[in-house]
Amino acid sequence: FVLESELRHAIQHNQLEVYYQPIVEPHNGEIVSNEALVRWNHPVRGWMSPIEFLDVARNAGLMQDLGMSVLRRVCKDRSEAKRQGIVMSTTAINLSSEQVMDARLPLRIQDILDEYGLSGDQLEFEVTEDAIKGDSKSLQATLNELVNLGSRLSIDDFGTGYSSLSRLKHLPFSKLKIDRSFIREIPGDADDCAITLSILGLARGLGMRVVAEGVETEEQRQWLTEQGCDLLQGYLFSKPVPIATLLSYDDQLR
Ligand code: G
Ligand code: G
Ligand code: MN
Ligand code: NA
Repeated sequence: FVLESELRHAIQHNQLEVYYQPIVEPHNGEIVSNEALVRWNHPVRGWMSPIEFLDVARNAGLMQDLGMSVLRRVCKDRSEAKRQGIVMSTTAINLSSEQVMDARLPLRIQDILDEYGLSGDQLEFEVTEDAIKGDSKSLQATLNELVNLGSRLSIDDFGTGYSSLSRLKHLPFSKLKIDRSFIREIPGDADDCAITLSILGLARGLGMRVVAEGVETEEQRQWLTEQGCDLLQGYLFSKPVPIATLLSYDDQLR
């Protein structure tokens, strides 16, 4: 209960921070985008991982407020980078199922973008496979409105959930992110290689790009590159880093 009220306070006072993890081009390691990952520097407990506080937020009905707070932080970071003349790569923000179930989400996002003078094409949104399960016209409309803001959408943790493939083709996703559990044992595990190849084939058939998550070794990078995986993310390239570090990476690209 104490943690819950502290979290509510942190959200209200914009004390949640965001780390950014680069997403790179397989052939040359160039950064093409980054993923925003929320962090909480708790006054007593120190840096907390989302695994430790997303459940608290969920049980307290705080997921929407937390999501908006992350979006604000990302917009603030981007507008400061812009002021410094740094072109920041596109940022992918994770949306919770609570957020995508809210039909007002696109309007809320538009309001915050307007407030910071940013456009939707500077952002992407990641939605987990589980958040889009079940059939809902309203979910489809919400996702379409996000695309109309100019933002691309990715399916996160793909392969771990239960989204029906027939539904996938009706939803406006442009990327699939292969869950890192399938990447971990590549290229040694024949089953994981087969699963990854079938996801690559599926995505190609649907005209979607594929991101492999959790790439930690040169062997994984090489195999995924040879199989035509479009983008890579993982500790091999960089762990999630504070904004200043990300900007120093991005600045080198100019
Ligand atoms: O580094 P990592 O510990 O950041 O993230 C752990 C989990 O928390 C991941 O599943 C990630 O998708 C999720 N997560 C991180 N940041 C956010 C966020 O801003 N919103 C939501 N809904 N989930 C997030
Ligand atoms: O569920 P989502 O894909 O949004 O989660 C991102 C999570 O994956 C974050 O907790 C991030 O810190 C973690 N992560 C990113 N790269 C790697 C990696 O190479 N190895 C492992 N084990 N975790 C990673
Ligand atoms: Mn993600
Ligand atoms: Na993921």
